[in-house]
Amino acid sequence: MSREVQSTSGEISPIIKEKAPLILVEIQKAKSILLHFHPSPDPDSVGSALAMKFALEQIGKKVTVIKGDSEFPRGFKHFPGAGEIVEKNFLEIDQSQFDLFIIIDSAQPQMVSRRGEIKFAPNLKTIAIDHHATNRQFAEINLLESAYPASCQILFDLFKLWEVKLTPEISANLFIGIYTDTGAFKYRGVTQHTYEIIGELVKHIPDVSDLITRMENSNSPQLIAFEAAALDSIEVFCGGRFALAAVPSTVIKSKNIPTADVRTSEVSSFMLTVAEWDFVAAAAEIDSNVIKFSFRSKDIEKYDVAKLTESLGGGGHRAAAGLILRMPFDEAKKLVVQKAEELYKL
Ligand SMILES: [Mn+2]
Repeated sequence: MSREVQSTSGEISPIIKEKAPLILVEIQKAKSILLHFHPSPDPDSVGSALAMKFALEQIGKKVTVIKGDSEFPRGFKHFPGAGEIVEKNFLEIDQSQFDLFIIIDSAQPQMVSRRGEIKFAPNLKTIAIDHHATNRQFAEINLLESAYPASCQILFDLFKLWEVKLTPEISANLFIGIYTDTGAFKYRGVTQHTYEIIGELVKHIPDVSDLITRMENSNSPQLIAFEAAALDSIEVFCGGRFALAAVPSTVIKSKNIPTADVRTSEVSSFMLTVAEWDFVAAAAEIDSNVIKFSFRSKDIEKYDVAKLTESLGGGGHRAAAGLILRMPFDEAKKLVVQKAEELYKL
C-alpha cells in the first residue's frame, strides 16, 4: 500500500534554491557584513545570526554581530560565538562601516530595533532571510520560506548550496535554533527534511544533551515568579475556548522581575497544554501602557492567531504569534478578546 508523501520530502525548497546564488553574489561583493538579533531574541534568532557569522567568516568575510535592543539571555551564553557580540543596537551603529546587512528571523523593521525608525543608509545593501509568513519583505533581496519551522533550517540549506563546511560551531548554533523553534521537533512544519538536517548536525556536535540542558537550566527565580503571577491571572473567554493570562506592570515592578524574565511565550506554550483551551494568550505590561502578547493555537484552521495579531499590528505564525499594544492594560485585554470573538465568530 502506498501513501502519498508531500511536505515530508527531504528536498531543499525551490525558493531557497532560486535565491541562494543571488544572495551569495551579494556576500562575495561585500567587504563588511552586519548581523543582528531581534528584540527579545530566541535561540532561532541567536543561533541563525551566529551560524551565519561563522559561515561568512569561512567565505573570508569580515562580520559584525550586534546584540540589538535586548539583554543577551544568560541561557545562550555558551552558544559558540556568543563571546564576540557587539553590545549595540541598530540605531547605535555607524551604518557607513558596513556594506551588507543580512537580516535574519525578523518579519518587519521593528524586529531590527524598536527604539526608533529604521532607515537603511544608501550604501547598505539589505537581505532578509526569514520563515515568518507575516514577513513584510522590506529588504532589497528577500528569502521567505514560511513552510520551514525555523530560520536555522533555511540557513542549513543555504550553507549546503554555498558549499560551506559544517563545523561544530555552525552545527551547534543551527541545531539549537531548530530544536527550540520546533518545540523540540513537535510543531507543525517539522518534516523528514528537518530530521535529516538534525541527523547531519549532530554528527558535528560533541555533546547535544549538554548544549540543550545548559540552555534550558538557566532560569532565574524571577522567571518562576513571573510565570506564577501569569498563571494566577488566567481568565477564560469565548465560551471557554480562549484563555488569557495578563500581568500588569505594577506586579512586574513589585516582584522585581527584569525584562528578560517577562517570557510570555513560555507561559502561553504551557497554557496551550490545557485540553479545554483551543487558543491562548499570555500578556505582560512591559512598560506603562505597553502590553506584549504571545498567542498560541491548537487549531490553525479555526483559530489562526497570525491573522488575529496582524489585524492589530503584530505578526507571527498561524500557531504562534505576537503583538504589542500601546494603550491602557484593561483596554488592551478587552480589545484582544473582542477581536478574537469578531474574527473567529465566537
Ligand atoms: Mn524563528
